[in-house]
Order: sequence, then structure tokens, then C-alpha cells
Amino acid sequence: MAILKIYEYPHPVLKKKAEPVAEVNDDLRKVLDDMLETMYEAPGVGLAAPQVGLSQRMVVIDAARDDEEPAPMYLINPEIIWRSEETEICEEGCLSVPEQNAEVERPASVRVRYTDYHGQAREILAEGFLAVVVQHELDHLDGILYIDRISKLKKSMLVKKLEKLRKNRSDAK
Ligand code: GNR
Ligand code: NI
Repeated sequence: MAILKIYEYPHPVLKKKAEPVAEVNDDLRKVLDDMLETMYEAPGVGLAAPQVGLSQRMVVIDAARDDEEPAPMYLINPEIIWRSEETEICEEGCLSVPEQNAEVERPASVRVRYTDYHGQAREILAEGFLAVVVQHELDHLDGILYIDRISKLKKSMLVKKLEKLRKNRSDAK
């Protein structure tokens, strides 16, 4: 297993629409294992392949709380096939936009069709925090970051803070 490099905003790989995965085989499972390890180490609750420089439609998620058993999920070629009318606002962060947060409004629940780790077709109804993470990860596959879903003013303030953080980090070295 290996820890992969996480690409950060505004790296162009994060803006690209990812390509469908053609086949679930051992090579692909090895990448998924590395993605999961990278996500746990970060730590994060989800990670999409474009965040580690791979423009392929796959994500890993573990939205279990700290007091629950780990619940890793692997979603290959995921598609939202139903969204609730009802929406919810949740504070989001992203490993590709370090140390920033903003409130994002999204459908409260979504039904997702995907292929699993073993190449099996599956469907899940995601609700609550899992629904937020699933939608955040699927956005990555279409080149969308949560900061693209907030107001222009909030986004520009957030990007300024990110640039300041980076400057402080490089000055500290
Ligand atoms: O670790 C993460 N936490 C998080 C919190 C609220 C909403 C979405 C997320 S996903 C994020 C990891 C990440 O950047 N995944 O793409
Ligand atoms: Ni993210």
C-alpha cells in the first residue's frame, strides 16, 4: 500500500471531467486500496481519484463516526439516479482546499448507482452526512469543487485565505 500525493486547488486535474472506469481488476483495486489508505492518513471522510491526479470515475468514502466501526465504501462509475426535493445545508471542507470550510446547500438525500470493489452493480440511498459526502465526491468526478457552489464573494474570500495560508507556510520554511 502507499500514500498518494493529494493535489490542491487550483491544479488543473481537479477541473477535468474524469473518464469512466473500463474494468474492475486487481490493478484498479490496488489503486482503490491506496486511495483509502491516503484518505485515512489525511485524515478525510472521502477521496475522489482526481484528487490524487487520476482522472477516473472512482471514489472512496468512510463516513462512519469516530465511535463507530470503520465502514469503507468504494464507488466506481457512480451516478446519481434520484435527488430529494428537500435540501440541507452542511459545512464542507476538502482535502484539495486545505484548512477552509463553507456552508453548501445540496439535496438532503440521493440514490446512487455504482459498481463496487468486486465489479458488482449496486445501488444505495444516501441520507444525512453520507449524502453530503457522496455528492461532494461525485462533484470531483465532474471537475466541481464545493467552492464552486458558494457565492462568488465567499469563494474569493476563501481563496484569499488559502493563498495567505500557503504564503505563511512557505515563509516558515
Ligand atoms: O474529509 C472531508 N470532509 C468533508 C466534510 C464535509 C463535507 C465533505 C467532506 S469530504 C472531505 C474530503 C474530501 O475532500 N473529499 O473529496
Ligand atoms: Ni473534496
